[in-house]
Amino acid sequence: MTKQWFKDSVVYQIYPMSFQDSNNDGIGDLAGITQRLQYIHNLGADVIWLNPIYVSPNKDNGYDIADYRNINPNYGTMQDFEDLLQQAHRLDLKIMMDLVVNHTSDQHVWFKESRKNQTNEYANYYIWRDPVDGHEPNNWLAAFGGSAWTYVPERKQYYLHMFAEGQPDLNWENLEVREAVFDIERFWLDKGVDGFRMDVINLISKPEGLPDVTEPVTAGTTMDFVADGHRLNEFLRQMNDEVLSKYDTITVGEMPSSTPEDAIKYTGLDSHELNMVFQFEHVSLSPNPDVRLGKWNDEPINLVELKASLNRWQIGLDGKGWNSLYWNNHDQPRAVSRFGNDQPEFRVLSAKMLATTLHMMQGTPYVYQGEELGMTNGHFESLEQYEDIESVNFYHEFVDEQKIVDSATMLKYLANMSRDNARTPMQWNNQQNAGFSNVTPWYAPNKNYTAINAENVLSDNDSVYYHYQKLIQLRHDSEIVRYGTFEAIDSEDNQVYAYLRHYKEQSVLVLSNFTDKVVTRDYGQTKFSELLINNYLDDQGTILRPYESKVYLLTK
Ligand code: TEU
Ligand code: CA
Repeated sequence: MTKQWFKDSVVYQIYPMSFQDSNNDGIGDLAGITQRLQYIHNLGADVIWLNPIYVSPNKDNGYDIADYRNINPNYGTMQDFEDLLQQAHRLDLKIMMDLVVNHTSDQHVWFKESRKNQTNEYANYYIWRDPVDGHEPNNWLAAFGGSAWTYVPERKQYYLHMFAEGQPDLNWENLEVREAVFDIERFWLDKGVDGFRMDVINLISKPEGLPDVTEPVTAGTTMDFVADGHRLNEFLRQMNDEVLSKYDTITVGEMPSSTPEDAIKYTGLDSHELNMVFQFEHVSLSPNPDVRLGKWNDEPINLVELKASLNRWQIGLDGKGWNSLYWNNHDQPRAVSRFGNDQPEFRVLSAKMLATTLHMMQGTPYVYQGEELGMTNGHFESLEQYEDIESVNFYHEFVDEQKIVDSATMLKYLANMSRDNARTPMQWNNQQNAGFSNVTPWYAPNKNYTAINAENVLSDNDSVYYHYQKLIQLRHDSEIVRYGTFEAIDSEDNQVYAYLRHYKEQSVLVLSNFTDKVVTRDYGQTKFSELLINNYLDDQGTILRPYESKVYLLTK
């Protein structure tokens, strides 16, 4: 394999607790994933990204790690992991682990020691500060509500947590911390793991002196202010020099609020840091007009803005860095509900349209479990249906404490934007609990599992799954899809997303109608020699039917 195999790969993301329960405790597990490897291999994916599977008190569903070298018993044993890794490699599937090293759990032994006093061995592993005038050291807010600082009386200091109280930020200024993280990476890489998705990795270098954020102070603006700190390149370069460069890995850095220019600093062809980043621009469009509410909104997606964002990243990194390509993950609502149309009449068509639009771009595509089935948002109506710390915390902060929005409105925002939408169990069949578990699952399946499930989908040749399979095959077969340059067309068109890809003597034209209307667009596609893929069974040339997407190969 060349060191650039990440450019030829498609990644399938598994949220282990919601994928497949194999021992009837209602929680997805590693043995359950092993049972489903053939399904993932048949889709055509090359890599599996596992959300965190380490020992954790699960305050943030595993993003609060208490022991980096052992498997959460909820998911099984280290032997189960090694079986999964071996079976995956047998099917030529690589495994990417989720590395959460901006913070640990407050139950990690490092923090349990660090909080005791200011002189112990781990005293400087976290970010501790004295009170300022008896209060928090600055005005930073945490991503899941409240202040980013919590006071510990026994140490007489505050500690920083960009996320929940139970997720204290590690002090990356401390070389011992960096070396400890590098050892964790070596531990998994020496087991044969093929790479890492690095959680909020652009937060690890904090602004010098930890100054206040200027107005408006919301959780989002605190994260924007902290991201991409002055020592980030240095830390990532050291990680690459000391660890990653010694293995044949795939790495993706999750980087909230990064720009294409930032991404080039970390994924540039000569940057020797990361292969690619997860950026958040296209999933952060249409913010709430009331900035205090941050991401919580029920604004419609503006296609011209969406195109401008994706085009900026395609053009910005073309020949300079590498894009990850995603519509959704475990932190985002389901793609077909957010960017497409999940009404029965248009759900399959728009899910396939979204797949074509994204998979024909330059970059490494990520398919989030169930996206290949056209799984939808949960369309939750009551607070009791939410389990995610972020959803529950912000409901109470905005509705009960700050009283800046009423309950009905916040429930609409949650239904549209909550991470819970992506965390309902994988829908395997129309049997009890969608075939995910034989007992009541940790989280209720989406009510529509009787209609939307892998068994139904795999028996329908015209289904979303087989459309993804074709797109992935097309990527594997054609260099123009993998390496072609990107050319935007009609950026101001608010109904159709059209773009070209060029490579050596070939070009392809990608057309996606994002509306439920019939529209006509003539890009000369009738002179294009071959229809490579579409989501309708026939082709009406310049006519684009509701949510019609198709790809033409240009004749010379
Ligand atoms: O998410 C990073 C992050 O910025 C999240 O706060 C995300 O933007 C937000 O939840 C969108 O609603 C990573 C992980 O993907 C997420 O699951 C963790 O909760 C978070 O870091 C803390 O580890
Ligand atoms: Ca289980």
